[in-house]
Amino acid sequence: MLEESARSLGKGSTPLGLVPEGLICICSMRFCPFAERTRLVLKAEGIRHEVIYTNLKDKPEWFFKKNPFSLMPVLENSQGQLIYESAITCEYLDEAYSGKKLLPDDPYEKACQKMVFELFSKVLINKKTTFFGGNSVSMIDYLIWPSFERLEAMKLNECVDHTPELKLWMAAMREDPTVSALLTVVKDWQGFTEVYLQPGGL
Ligand SMILES: N[C@@H](CCC(=O)N[C@@H](CS)C(=O)NCC(=O)O)C(=O)O
Repeated sequence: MLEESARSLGKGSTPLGLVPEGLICICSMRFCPFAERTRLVLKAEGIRHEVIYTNLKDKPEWFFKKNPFSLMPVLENSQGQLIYESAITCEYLDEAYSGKKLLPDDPYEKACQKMVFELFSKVLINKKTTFFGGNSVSMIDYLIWPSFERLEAMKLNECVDHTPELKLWMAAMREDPTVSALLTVVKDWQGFTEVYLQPGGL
């Protein structure tokens, strides 16, 4: 279940209350690629959650207590436990909830996904399967996808012109029900970027 608050909370907003039992809360910014990783995992694993949007340029005072780096996303569960750093939030969700598992059980396979993710942050890799972790979507694909989703909005589509495998992977990702449920239309990205770059914007 996905519950989203319509407003983006900023300085002076009331601190969030306790997260009700059976719910997990994600502090996010609507267009944040890191928070999108976490939201993809929440959605793919069918975890009941609430999304709280926070203003990036005018962060609420209470947000600074949730993450010492004051970056989004931050997860908060009903025990008041806070989890930040997007890749860590994704792994936490995969381990803490008993729904569909996105990380492999086998410790070596799991280590491989983490190594590929580390590599991805630095260089593009050759893959032999439809998805990065095999022939079905897994954690590594959701961690990487938000960067690729933004290529069109940044007018950088030609980056993948000479990498047909990556193009096929992107097409396969768009077909994934979780990815397609969270897709943002290009003009919304562009609208966000325009407002964000203005002094005092968002
Ligand atoms: N390494 C962090 C990066 C998170 C991050 O940079 N989030 C941005 C929003 S997209 C943010 O909170 N920026 C606020 C700031 O820089 O003060 C992660 O993976 O969670």
